[in-house]
Amino acid sequence: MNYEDLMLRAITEAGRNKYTAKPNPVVGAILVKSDEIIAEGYHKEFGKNHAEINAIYQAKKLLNIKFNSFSELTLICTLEPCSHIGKTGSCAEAIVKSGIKKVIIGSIDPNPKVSGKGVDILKKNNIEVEIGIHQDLVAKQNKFFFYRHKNNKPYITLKIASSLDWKSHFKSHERVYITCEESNYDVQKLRAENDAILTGKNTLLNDNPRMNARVNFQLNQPEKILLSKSYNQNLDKLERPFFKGSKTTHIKNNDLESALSKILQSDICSILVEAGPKLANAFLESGYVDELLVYKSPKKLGETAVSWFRQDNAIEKYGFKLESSCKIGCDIKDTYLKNGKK
Ligand code: AOF
Ligand code: ZN
Repeated sequence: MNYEDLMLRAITEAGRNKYTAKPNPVVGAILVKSDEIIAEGYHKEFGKNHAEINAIYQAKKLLNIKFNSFSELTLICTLEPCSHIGKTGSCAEAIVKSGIKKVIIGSIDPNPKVSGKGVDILKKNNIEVEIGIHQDLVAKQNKFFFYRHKNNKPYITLKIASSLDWKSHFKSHERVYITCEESNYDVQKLRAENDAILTGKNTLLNDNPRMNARVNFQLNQPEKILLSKSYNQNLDKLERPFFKGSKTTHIKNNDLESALSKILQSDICSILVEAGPKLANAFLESGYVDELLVYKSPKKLGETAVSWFRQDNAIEKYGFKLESSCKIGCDIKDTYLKNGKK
């Protein structure tokens, strides 16, 4: 196996941990002696061992059995080994300590705490370093993580469920299910992929949502963010399912810019906004939305219902272009990207 094949293997295997590693990136590390794989390690769970540490740990069990010294091994890792001591130790330091002499890296870590510093530690300790094999795949596989560090903001997806006549709900707030079961499960998967779900007071009070991801696989449940200046928690909070299950943050602010800077203090790399027309339009007006998903039902709600938008072609006027469209159950799912950017 050459380094490209090994890197592909590390990337593929790392991807299996997508839902449990988030909001951390998925990372894979393989130790080889010539052409033989000696050990593999993956970052499986947020807050737990990094990939390189797991690979070194596995290899140690085979020392003097399959190899005599770590200096005989080459480490292939998808992401630059970290330099910092975070929830766990520094991977770069652990590599130096092990005696490994050659490291092949997919991509530099975009996290400013690490970026380039991990490589510096390796090089200063006379470790041969090669960078860049399949770096685009590593970045693509960790799209939200790379986006956050490149843009200093989380990737924001706004999801709306709309009737055929672009309505959101009845004025009376009588509960109405617009979209079909298939769309509803798709939204559960969307929630599972994102690091946080954000909503506002109106949705909280009118729909009383749980806002968790109800899927049939293991995952780190998304955090929940309530954005509302006027919501008064008190007793109400104890009753609401929204505040149960995973970490919940109430940002007592209606200013999106300061709310986002507060969110950036956490590890969150992606946010799914699920809100009513008022907050949804505020997000669209702010220019912070990267992706808009519209689940469109064939049903009409008619004149007594509330519109998603105040004007025709609002989505295009907000600067979005249709990227793709697919049928989902009896609905249509349209994906729009800001200015058509990928
Ligand atoms: C690595 N190997 O497997 C991963 C890395 O909070 P911590 O200590 O878990 O650190 C998280 C940061 O470490 C994360 O933001 C990213 O920069 C890097 N992830 N680095 O060497 C790994 N998952
Ligand atoms: Zn690390």
